[in-house]
Amino acid sequence: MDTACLEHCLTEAERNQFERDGFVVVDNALPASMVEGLIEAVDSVKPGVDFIGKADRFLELVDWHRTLPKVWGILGWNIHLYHTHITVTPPVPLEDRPTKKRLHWHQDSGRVSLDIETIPAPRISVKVGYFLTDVSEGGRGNFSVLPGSHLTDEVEYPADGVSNPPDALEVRVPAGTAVIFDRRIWHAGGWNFSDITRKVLFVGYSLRWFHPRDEMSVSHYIDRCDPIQRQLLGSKTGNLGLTTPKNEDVPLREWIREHLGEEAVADRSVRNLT
Ligand SMILES: O=C(O)CCC(=O)C(=O)O
Repeated sequence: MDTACLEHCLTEAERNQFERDGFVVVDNALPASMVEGLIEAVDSVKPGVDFIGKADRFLELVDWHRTLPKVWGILGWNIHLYHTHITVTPPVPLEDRPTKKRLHWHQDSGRVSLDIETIPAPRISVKVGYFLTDVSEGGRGNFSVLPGSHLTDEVEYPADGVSNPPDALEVRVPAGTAVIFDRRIWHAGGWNFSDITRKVLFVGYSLRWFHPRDEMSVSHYIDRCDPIQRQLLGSKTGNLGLTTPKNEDVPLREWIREHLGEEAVADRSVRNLT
């Protein structure tokens, strides 16, 4: 794996922000040339889920050096991809605009929060959203969040039945920015009232014992992947992630240990993290 990762580890400020707000913005996550290539790839496939195996250009997102270190800083080393999706949001036709009101607020893997008895339910996964088009102004279909809502597991909606919660925040960022968000944060894609089609790639990582939501159609990549990419794409020698895995199942653990030391791979209970 690219040692450039070491320059992009989660900072204390980012950790505090993520814990408090449920998301963190990563400026300049992708260089302009990569954004261009990814747009070409997006335009060559059908938008939807499980995109990672659909074009070679997508493979480098799996262990992208500007975001993966932040993901492992949040979830630890026992991770894999569980869900990817391309979202293309064309402009809403003028005549439909008056009907577009409250957004589709939701948590990811919402069943987890409904099935598990603690409040808040556990994090278990995060998603990285890569914005390929400019969403630095509002009304462009912006990814929207209710900051801090990952800690409450519920949302209070205005009584009028149509408006959004008053603390709803549109994430306004230029192309090439990424956002990393906790699956529990209430979020939604906005209405696109601009004339720019919005294009976003969402890459979801979860703990390895969480069942992937996608088919994970990536077997054609495996021979050319390095061991960490294989871990992230779900390769296993039998260990399903529920017990302490062997080194060959989690090369990411050894890589982090070698480059960042024993403390960086300590279990959450030992690190005493929230
Ligand atoms: O399209 C968006 O900005 C929202 C994405 C979303 O709802 C999701 O990833 O679950």
